[in-house]
Amino acid sequence: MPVDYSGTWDIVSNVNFEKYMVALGIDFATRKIAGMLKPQKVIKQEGDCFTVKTLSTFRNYDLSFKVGEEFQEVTHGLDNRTCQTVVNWDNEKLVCVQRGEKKNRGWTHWIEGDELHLEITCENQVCKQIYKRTV
Ligand code: ECB
Repeated sequence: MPVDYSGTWDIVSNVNFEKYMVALGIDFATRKIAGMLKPQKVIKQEGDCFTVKTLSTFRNYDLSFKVGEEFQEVTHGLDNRTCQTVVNWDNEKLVCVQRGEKKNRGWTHWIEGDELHLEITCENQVCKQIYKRTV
């Protein structure tokens, strides 16, 4: 069975998010709010076409992409930068490269049992998040 990321996922752990936000240049006050959030991912996968909604009480962030097709991403409501972004499969992992002003920027998703894992990278900082399916 191929992997299916579709579902609604609640965050259960968030390691090094503060330093990831510093690397992105997010201001102090925004970091303090963002660091308190318990975001939810709502993912729809249809073959290689994805929508990933990151939802929170403060801001939402929506991303749609087709695996293997580069597109322009503007991180509205996050750091508001423009990136040339592409997501590819690495076996069952989803690997995103966000090429732009910030070096070494991107993210990787994978599934372990009932957990959705996410590593988000910017420059020399890696934030590691784990989500579980809503019941
Ligand atoms: C949208 C919930 C977090 C809102 C935080 C608001 C302000 C903080 C500003 C910048 C922080 C940088 C990133 C926020 C963290 C998560 C948002 C999306 C991360 C991401 O790239 O998710 C990918 C992979 O699931 C899909 O967009």
